[in-house]
Amino acid sequence: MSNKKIYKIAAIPGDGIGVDITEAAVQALDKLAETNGTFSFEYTTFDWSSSAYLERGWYMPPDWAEQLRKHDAIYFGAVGWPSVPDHISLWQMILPIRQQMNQYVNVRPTRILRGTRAPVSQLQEKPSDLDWIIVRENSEGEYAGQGGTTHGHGPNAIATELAIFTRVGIERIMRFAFETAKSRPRKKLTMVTKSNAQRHGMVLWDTVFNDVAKDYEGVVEHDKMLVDAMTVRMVNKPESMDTIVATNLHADILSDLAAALAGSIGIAPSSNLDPTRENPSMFEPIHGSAPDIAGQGIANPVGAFWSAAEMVRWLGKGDLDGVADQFMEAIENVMGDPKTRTRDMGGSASTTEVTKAVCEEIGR
Ligand code: GGG
Repeated sequence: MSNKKIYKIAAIPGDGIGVDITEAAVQALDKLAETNGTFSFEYTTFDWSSSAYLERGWYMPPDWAEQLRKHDAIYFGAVGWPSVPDHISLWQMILPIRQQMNQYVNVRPTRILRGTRAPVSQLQEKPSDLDWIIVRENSEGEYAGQGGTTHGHGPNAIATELAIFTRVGIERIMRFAFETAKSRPRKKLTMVTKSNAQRHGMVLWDTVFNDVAKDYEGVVEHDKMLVDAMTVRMVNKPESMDTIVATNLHADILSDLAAALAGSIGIAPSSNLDPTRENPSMFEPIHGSAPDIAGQGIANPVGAFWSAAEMVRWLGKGDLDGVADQFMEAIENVMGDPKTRTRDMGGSASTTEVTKAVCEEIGR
């Protein structure tokens, strides 16, 4: 009998290019497992997508949480399609998963992959200046889903959108961010808010940050930024930062900027983590479903591969770090060759060609 560890993965390709890049990630994961020989993946694919919603009127069935909890991890492609308003697709799928699976941390690393060229000149001279981990609060804040509309839909319409910040929610993300910063060579944490204008929740962020920082004095260098000034610093002084912690909305925006500075939104990964491990964590590239290029076979699968590598790291609990590093090495070797880059990275390769090259590199 084989002693192979089998990891059960719930695969949700979703919409648009989510389908292509999930298929690419599965191929690469299988190649990694085959090459390594000590583990394999068993996938259950869920057709929870906008096209399914248009046919049957729902994204996920009533027992969705129970179904997902039968798995060790969730691999997610992308969600969103022009014929369904985005707030419906997000609130019927990705956001309930993050919230109810207790995935209160969203880790979004960004760096310039070896051999690739950043669009900004100072980063072309010293690409290692951009090496960040953005820690996004993933369960509350501006994505709390609270608010309402009144006074009709005409000129008198009123809408409220309530952001919710709890001390418990802030403290747990701060501790995660400080621990992440502590584990990194630069040992720096930058905390982002807009507490000059938003005088309640953001001030609580400042207060909790100051409190938690006391436990890391002399261990992690730390500072605070307002989100508007942060965008400028990310472009002009990338080397001055390492780990960044911000609210659900701010970190979502900053991580798109980070990915663009690193070369393309197509390369950036994300891990939605339940640090208690009581629920499966979810791994997805940060990009969306890109309806403009869907079905053309040209989507960049690198963000999907990187997310899959982070899934392997998480599943292995320290035992598969070498395997995840091998996966990243294969991705970077392939990215180093302009012939195996997709259009967004200045090449002309298809999703399939990049995937084949990464699989060959894994098998080398
Ligand atoms: N693969 C990620 C995805 O589909 N993102 C769509 C999106 O807009 N997500 C919102 C968010 O991450 O806050």
